Formats: sequence, structure tokens, C-alpha cells
Amino acid sequence: MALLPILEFPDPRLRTKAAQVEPAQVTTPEFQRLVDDMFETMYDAPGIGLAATQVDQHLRFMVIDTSEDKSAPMVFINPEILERQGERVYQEGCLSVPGIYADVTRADTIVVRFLDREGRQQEMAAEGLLATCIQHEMDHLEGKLFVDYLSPLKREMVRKKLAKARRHAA
Ligand code: GNR
Ligand code: NI
Repeated sequence: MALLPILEFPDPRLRTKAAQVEPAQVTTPEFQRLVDDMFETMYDAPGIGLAATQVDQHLRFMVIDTSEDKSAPMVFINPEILERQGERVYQEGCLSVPGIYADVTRADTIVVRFLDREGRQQEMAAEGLLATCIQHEMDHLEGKLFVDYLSPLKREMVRKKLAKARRHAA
């Protein structure tokens, strides 16, 4: 297993639109290793979700675990939202925008269809934090970041704050 480098805003590679995963690709050792490496990277960060886009792999899938004790690893391959209901505001963060938190409004309850890591099609209802996280990760697969919901002025402030933090870390 290996920790993968996480791309950070404003890296243009985070704007790449991910491609569908071929069902036959899911069960290959290469794909399964990438899934394992993404879990390791997500837990190490630590985070509750990680989209392939964030590790410069432009394929439509993500790993998520919103449990407190790493007991609920989930892989969503080629996810599609079939239904959305209600609204919920969460203060979101993102491993690609470290140290920045902002309120984002998303659907509160969703029904999502996806392939699991064995390549089986699943349909699942999700609400609350899990629903928020699925929508946040699906945005990554479209090249979208939660800071895109902020005003251009606030987004520019975020970019400067991250640039400054990097200068101080260097
Ligand atoms: O770790 C994460 N926490 C989080 C909190 C609120 C809403 C979304 C998230 S996802 C984030 C990890 C991440 O950046 N995934 O892309
Ligand atoms: Ni994110």
C-alpha cells in the first residue's frame, strides 16, 4: 500500500472531468490497488472521503468512510444520483483546500446508483453527512471544488491564504 500525493487548489488538474470506469477494469489488481491506496491516503490525512481526481487519477470513483472508527469503508464507482430531496447546510472542508471551511447547501437526502468494488451495481439512500460527502466527491469528479460555491472575492482570499501558508511551510 502507498500514500498518494493529494493535489491542492488552485492546481489546474483538479479541474479535469473524470472518465467512466469500465466495469471490466474494476476487478483488475491495478484498480483494486488504487482503491486500497486511496483508503490509506484518506485515513492518513485524515478525511471522510477522497475522489480519484484528488490523487490525479481521472476516473469516476471515490472512497468514503464517515464512521468514527474506520468501520464503514465504501467505494462508489460511476456514481449517479437518481433522486435528491430537501436541503442541508454543512460546514465543509476539503483535503485539496487545507485549513479552509465554509458552509455549503446541498440536498439532504439522495438515492445514488453505483458499482461497488466487486463491480456489482448497487442503489443506496443516503442522508446527512454521508449524502453531503457523496455530493462533495461527485463534484470533484466534475472538476468542481466546494470553494466554487463561494463568491469570487472569497475564493481569491482562499487562494491567497493557501499561497501564504505554503510560503511559510517552505
Ligand atoms: O474530510 C472531509 N470532510 C468533509 C467535511 C464536510 C463535507 C465534506 C467533506 S469531504 C472531506 C475530504 C475531501 O476533501 N474529500 O474530497
Ligand atoms: Ni474534497
